[in-house]
Amino acid sequence: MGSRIEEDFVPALLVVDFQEDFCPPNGSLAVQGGRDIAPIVNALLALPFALKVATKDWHPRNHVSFASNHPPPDNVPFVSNTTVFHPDGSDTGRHYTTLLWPDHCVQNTPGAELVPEIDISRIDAVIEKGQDARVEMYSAFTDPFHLPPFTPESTSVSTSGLPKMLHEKGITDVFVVGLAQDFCVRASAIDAARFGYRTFVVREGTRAVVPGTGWEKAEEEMAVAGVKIVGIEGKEVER
Ligand code: VGL
Ligand code: ZN
Repeated sequence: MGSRIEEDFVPALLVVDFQEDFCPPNGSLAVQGGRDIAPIVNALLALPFALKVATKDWHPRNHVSFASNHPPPDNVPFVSNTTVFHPDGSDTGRHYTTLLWPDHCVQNTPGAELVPEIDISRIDAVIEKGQDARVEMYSAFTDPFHLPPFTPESTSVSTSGLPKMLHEKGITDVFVVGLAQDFCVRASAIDAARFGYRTFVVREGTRAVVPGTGWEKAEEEMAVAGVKIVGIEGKEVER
């Protein structure tokens, strides 16, 4: 018998970017089958998690990840990459390349709304991320430069309020679902594990932008980071 005492298990549910633009039929960056996760998300929302947080990708129109903000020919959505340099400009050695997308989840547009299928009454907090036009922010915790220092106390626009929220609630375990498995779910789950949480991705509660190879590569990367991939029954999935 496992003798896990209650204080050792304070679970949070993180519903990542379950927004119109990531869902068929009209989303500008629709993930195949994206809307189909709704029953799983709602079943989880009905459980007694200590904290239930939804995130929203929430970009200004001039966001660096929009292909439309880059000159041709290297501005093909889903194909072209752009190099993002550290915004302080002082150390050009710090940079990363990131894929370009169709315009999506523009602040205060219908595409940025959470889908109506989600049982919003059970969500304790909504976190808006990707608001800094200069950097990509797949993770619900922090941007890729970890601006500012990667701590729960950070308050910069690029670092979300999520680390602080989890810390204050005494969360021990983070369960992640939402869209997309190979981008924001992956990055958020890996960061949750980095922050020291036992982290689980519920397989049926997510879908990938690139269903075959993207999905598998993301599972691999998450597993390496210590994230457990579980089925809705709670059993770890054989990989
Ligand atoms: C996402 C691509 C661009 C995601 C966000 O939520 O997975 N993907 N922005
Ligand atoms: Zn985005």
